[in-house]
Amino acid sequence: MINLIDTLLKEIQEVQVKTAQEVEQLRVRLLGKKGEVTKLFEEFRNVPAESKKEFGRRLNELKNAATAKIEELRQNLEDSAGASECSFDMTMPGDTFELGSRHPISITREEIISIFKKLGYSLAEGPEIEDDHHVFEALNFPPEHPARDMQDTFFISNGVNPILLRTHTSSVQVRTMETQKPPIRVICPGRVFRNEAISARAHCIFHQVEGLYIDKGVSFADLKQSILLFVKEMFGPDTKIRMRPSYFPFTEPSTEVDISCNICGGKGCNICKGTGWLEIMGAGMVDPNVLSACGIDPNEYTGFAFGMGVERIAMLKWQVKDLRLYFENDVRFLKEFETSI
Ligand code: 2U9
Repeated sequence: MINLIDTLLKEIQEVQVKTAQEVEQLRVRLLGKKGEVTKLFEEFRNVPAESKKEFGRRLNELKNAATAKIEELRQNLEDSAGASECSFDMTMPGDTFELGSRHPISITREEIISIFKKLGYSLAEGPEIEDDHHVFEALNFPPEHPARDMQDTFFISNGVNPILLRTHTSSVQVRTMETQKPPIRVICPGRVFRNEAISARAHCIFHQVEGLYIDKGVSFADLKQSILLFVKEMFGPDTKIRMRPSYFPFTEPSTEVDISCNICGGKGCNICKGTGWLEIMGAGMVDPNVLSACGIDPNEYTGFAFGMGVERIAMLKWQVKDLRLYFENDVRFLKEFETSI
């Protein structure tokens, strides 16, 4: 009988099945009411007393092996059924991943930067969270200037040198002047923040690109020629400029720059409100007080600076009438700029 147990054990170890039905047949053949293992248990009473212990141990071993094998075979069949069973409908159309397009503000900013890079300017960036010194003090803003008011600026903390969200990227040029010696030629793009009501023409967050050129003998003529070159590259070779006198605390003299209307060519239309001109930026010669505040000797060096709003340039370039479209990110609007990359 021990031989029979060994034979059955060997058979159990080697058995292979393909279907659940075969597993069930195996279970009935071994462990069913008239199964071979069950029969061996019935034979137990006929075993001589001195062999009962050994026989009983081997019989239990056989029963455990048979039970474990049947469970293992069942599990294997379930696993392979799960793996091959398809949980989705292969005939359904697949998800399409549409290619995005670059934002018109990014396209415009990159174009402005690349024009000035060709003129020898290098890129400078700085923090959006700034202090009063870099945004106002060093830029010759008097203590009571309205820009320093909560109505215009988002303050984060008060104190001797309040922390605030920068209202222009001029703070980057201040930091550049504090750390570098002239000649300095930098272009500073970035987000700026102003406490303004949102409308078609204004937003509390917008993008600027500012520039600064400081060296010995830099003149207003250099400023005018640099701006002319920029607008011709940006808006086309026939574009003209006109400079109107203006005032900024950080430049003297200061100017606001207009370009000839790129829609009517200067004749007058509804885009330029019949004037033939469109305002695009402010500029001027860096005020000697600003040079001194940033550690540069105004008797040795002069420089010019300019600043423009990227949204405004993008609106003029593509005749977008409502600034808010740039912030809504409606894909139908954004897709219109796909070919402009
Ligand atoms: C330093 C010295 C001078 C930067 C300048 C302007 C004129 C200007 C506006 C255009 C539209 C801001 O986005 S806007 O609202 N900017 O008119 N910005 S000159 O002058 C500087 C900058 C840094 C150290």
